[in-house]
Amino acid sequence: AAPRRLDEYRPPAFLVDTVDLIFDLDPAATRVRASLTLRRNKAHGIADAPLELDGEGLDLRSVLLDGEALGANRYALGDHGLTIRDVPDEFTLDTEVIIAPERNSELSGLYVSGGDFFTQCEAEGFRRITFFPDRPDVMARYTATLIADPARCPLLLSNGNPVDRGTLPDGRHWAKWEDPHPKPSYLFALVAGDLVSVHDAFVTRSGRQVQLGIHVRRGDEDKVDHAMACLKRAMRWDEEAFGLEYDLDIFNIAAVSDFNMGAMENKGLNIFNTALVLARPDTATDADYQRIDRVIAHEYFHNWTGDRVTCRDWFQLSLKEGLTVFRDQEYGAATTDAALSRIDDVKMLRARQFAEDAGPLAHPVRPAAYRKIDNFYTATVYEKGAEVVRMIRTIIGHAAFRRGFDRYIARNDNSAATIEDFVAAMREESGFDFSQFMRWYEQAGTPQLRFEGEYDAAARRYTLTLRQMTAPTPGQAHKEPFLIPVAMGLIGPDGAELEARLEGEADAHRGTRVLLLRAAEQRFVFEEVAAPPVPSLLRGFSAPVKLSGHDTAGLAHLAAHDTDGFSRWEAGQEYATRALLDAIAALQRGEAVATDPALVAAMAAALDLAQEAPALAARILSLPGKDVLADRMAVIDPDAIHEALETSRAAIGRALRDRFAALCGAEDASAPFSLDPASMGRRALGNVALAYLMAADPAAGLDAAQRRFETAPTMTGRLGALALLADTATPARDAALAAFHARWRGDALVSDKWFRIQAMATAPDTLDRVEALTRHADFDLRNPNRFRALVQAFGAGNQRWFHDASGRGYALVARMIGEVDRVNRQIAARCIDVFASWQRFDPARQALMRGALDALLADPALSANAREMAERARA
Ligand code: B3K
Ligand code: ZN
Repeated sequence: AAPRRLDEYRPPAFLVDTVDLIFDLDPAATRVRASLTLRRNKAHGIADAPLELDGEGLDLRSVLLDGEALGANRYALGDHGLTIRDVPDEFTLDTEVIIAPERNSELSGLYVSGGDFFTQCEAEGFRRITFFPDRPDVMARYTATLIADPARCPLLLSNGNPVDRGTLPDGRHWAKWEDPHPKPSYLFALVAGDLVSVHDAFVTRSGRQVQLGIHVRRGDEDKVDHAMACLKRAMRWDEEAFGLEYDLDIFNIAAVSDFNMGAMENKGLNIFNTALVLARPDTATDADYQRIDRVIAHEYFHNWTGDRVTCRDWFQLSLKEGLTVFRDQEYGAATTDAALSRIDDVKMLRARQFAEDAGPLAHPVRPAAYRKIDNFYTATVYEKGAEVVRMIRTIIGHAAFRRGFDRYIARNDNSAATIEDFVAAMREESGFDFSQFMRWYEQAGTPQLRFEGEYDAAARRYTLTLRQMTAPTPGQAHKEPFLIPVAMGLIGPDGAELEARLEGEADAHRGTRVLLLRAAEQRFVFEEVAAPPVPSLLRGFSAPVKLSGHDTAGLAHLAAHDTDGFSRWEAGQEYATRALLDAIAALQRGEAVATDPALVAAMAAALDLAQEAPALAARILSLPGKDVLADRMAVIDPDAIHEALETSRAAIGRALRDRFAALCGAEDASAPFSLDPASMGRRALGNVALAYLMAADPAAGLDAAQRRFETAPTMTGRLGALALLADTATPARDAALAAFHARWRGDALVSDKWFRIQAMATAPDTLDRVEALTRHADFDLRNPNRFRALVQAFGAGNQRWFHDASGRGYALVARMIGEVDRVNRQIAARCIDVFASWQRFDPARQALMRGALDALLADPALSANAREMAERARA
């Protein structure tokens, strides 16, 4: 099929006012009756356009127009839908189709998981349920009546509010739901099954009583307290921070174990991957708890940014996703620790989005064309999209941003909007001209930002020169300069913030200001600067760019003194990154690695924070990841990266051995479980310290790891120890993995961790073991969580063995992608990005990685989803 293009947008030919759905739920044959009221849309421009409805895999039983059955000569039925010619300007259409939810392994549309019924309609799943103009700019009012066997499906849920229920003469029961808010079809949902419901209540600030329900499989009801607390916190926060209140009497969350992604914001009925709902201290890590909090908030926030105001077309996806990620980031910062939360978000952005932007899959925040929209739920649309929203706020300030946000919501409520609508509201409230800024939506690639500073002591003048450059990306050979907001300050030799007057400013002042870089090169002159400064640039990571220009002395100075918490951490990480890159270069020359004493000193200083700020200490002590180092190398050398990290960790570990040993002792099992930053920080610190001890003193480290594994009261401690044990080919590893498996094999989410840890291990026998795991009785291609835990984790998270020079890692992942593609094409397509970095490797690995992509492409049965990704990655 030809790609869809943004500039070919055309309003729909017909609008739908109401949709009444009746489902006779049956796993093998569900009957769906749909009654639509339709009317011609003048904006479409063609007065006699036929009615075209999307539909895939539907067994059509009848079509009635205004109550009259249509003969087969009145409509054309194709693989992708139904076309009806010569229809009036206003009419009703009744269709009846049969679908088979139990055979739906793609998990798009209506499907069965664990015997229960669930739906997933974003982006184009509704057309797998019934015939419909399945596009987000068709917004309609829905009712849904679910009919089912009460023994099999005591619980019947859909969007909106329950309005009626009853029992049929044949013993089946039914429930009717009505959603008063118009919505696009991708937000339709139903859940029917035998789930346990946990209820709570929330009163909105204007006094609306909302009933909250979380619905899970029997046996999981003791793992929903956290999700419920997060939901209530998010509901309150959205009222306080954005003035947005919930708008229905009921809010439901249903958890499902077979799910293609994290969660889905269906109006009034969110559906979640169990991995993002269920948590208990002994089953979930602190990272799991935090992710649950953020995703519960994210999906809830979509109620306004996504549901009430939706997207005109899928090119505008970042309008709801970038904005909602921004909102969940702000929620995270406000309800936990702002600097730590920013550090974690930026780390994620760099690991995933910068990598995407640097390779053949690079695309703008608003892509210009796509074949399968499911392939564009990317780090660029989500995470970079959030950074773009953040830059808007940095440029116009918090107050104007909030007014602009309110205006955007008010003006676009109950409609399908564009990115232009969002930016226009911001312009109108701030007066700022965003024309140049729009390039952030249109141009792909991560800009390189380089600075030079010059201090004139006699004139007390500091001149800062900023240069930007963005490398070509697929389809975009030439880049125009971006408008880059650079939040910055000047740090003096004594470590204090310096006063300065920027050209154009009336008075000198101290502290953070925002420079707007517009040109490829621009100078900023600061007057009345008392001493030679070290500039602290991109405070709080004010733009998604790669900064260079600091010397190591400058970095060390900022790491010690910057007043911005994020920037202090950032300077330390950059310092460590350079030290590791030096070590990698030494190894490649065949020289021994000499660990920089200043790096050891910085780690010792971080250890001094262990009591007062353990979470920050843990983050500073975590060496830069393999992905960060790879990103900085002209040719990625996975073996040297691994070696340099191991050697440096061992050297730091030896220098500070006793301090690490003291920190990785067993967790205090008597202390009550808490998620405050200090408690989580201590657990994180324990795991980091253990890694250093194991590198420095393997025998003592192994002992400590075994102890921590056996006695830690939390999954964070246990899993931290197990991950380190898994890196060793020792009997201690085998025993720990066996014990963990025996203890948890009945818990799918914990079993996923068992697979993931082995997939990511650095131990020498990893390839054999991962291959064996693909044949393990508990491995199941049909469960996306399990596939991700083994195959995707190996491809994306095991740089050492996925990229093994033999090519075995590549072959293994390619084979598994081919297999999963036959079951679930979305999951296959998403895994292909592990091959997208092929151009960054040596010629031998390049050939092997290309070969893996070619092998996939040579399969004539490869799905269109996977084919689009493989072709793009191969380019
Ligand atoms: N909007 C969904 C993602 C849908 C993915 C469809 N392939 C979850 C979210 O971003 O909140
Ligand atoms: Zn979202």
